[in-house]
Amino acid sequence: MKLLVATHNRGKLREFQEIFHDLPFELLTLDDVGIREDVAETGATLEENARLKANAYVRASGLLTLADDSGLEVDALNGEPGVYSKRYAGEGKSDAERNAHLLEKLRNVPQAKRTARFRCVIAIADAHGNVQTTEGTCNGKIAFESRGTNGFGYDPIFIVDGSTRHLAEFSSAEKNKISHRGRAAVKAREILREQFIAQKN
Ligand code: ITT
Repeated sequence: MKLLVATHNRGKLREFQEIFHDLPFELLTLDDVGIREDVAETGATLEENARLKANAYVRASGLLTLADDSGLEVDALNGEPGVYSKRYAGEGKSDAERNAHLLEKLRNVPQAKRTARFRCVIAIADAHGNVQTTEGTCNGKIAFESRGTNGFGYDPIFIVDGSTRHLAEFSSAEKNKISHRGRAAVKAREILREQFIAQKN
């Protein structure tokens, strides 16, 4: 059985490949199936955008498709950047530029008020047009400087609750255990197992 992991983000793709490596699916990427189109993320919520992506790519591929929409919510910025996490600081900026922009915005915000969370919604769409979603959250605080080289996106400036380490200092296996995507993926794995793995006998 084939599962299309529909993301253009290499960091996410690596995490999904690791999280689902033991499922009896052949994991395919958008490159593997020759899909280059980008889906406009016009939804107002992570769930809407995850559904938009999963629906568009299942239609383009005809394959069982998993997509996620994720983002960082910072309390001192009233939940920004949220659904705009990728475009924060402007189109075409690098992760390092986005991180610098966020640190600058929070320059005068004291430690106690730097609370934040990553959220992830995963959508699984099948060829019959059914879509199911799961969610995961990872709580923490925005640091005063970048640290660590693992992961991607805002990981270098995110201090995980209950730890003094930045998320980019976690190994990928450690991150997958506690991250928003890892948590949403555990629930997605159950859906895949229960509904889409052909039963033997
Ligand atoms: P696809 O839509 O192709 O999957 P994307 O990068 O556009 O990839 P999103 O629209 O979901 O993905 O944007 C999420 C952004 O939020 C992402 O680009 C990162 O900047 C940030 N982000 C999401 N998950 C993250 C994580 O685990 N660690 C750090 N930053 C993350």
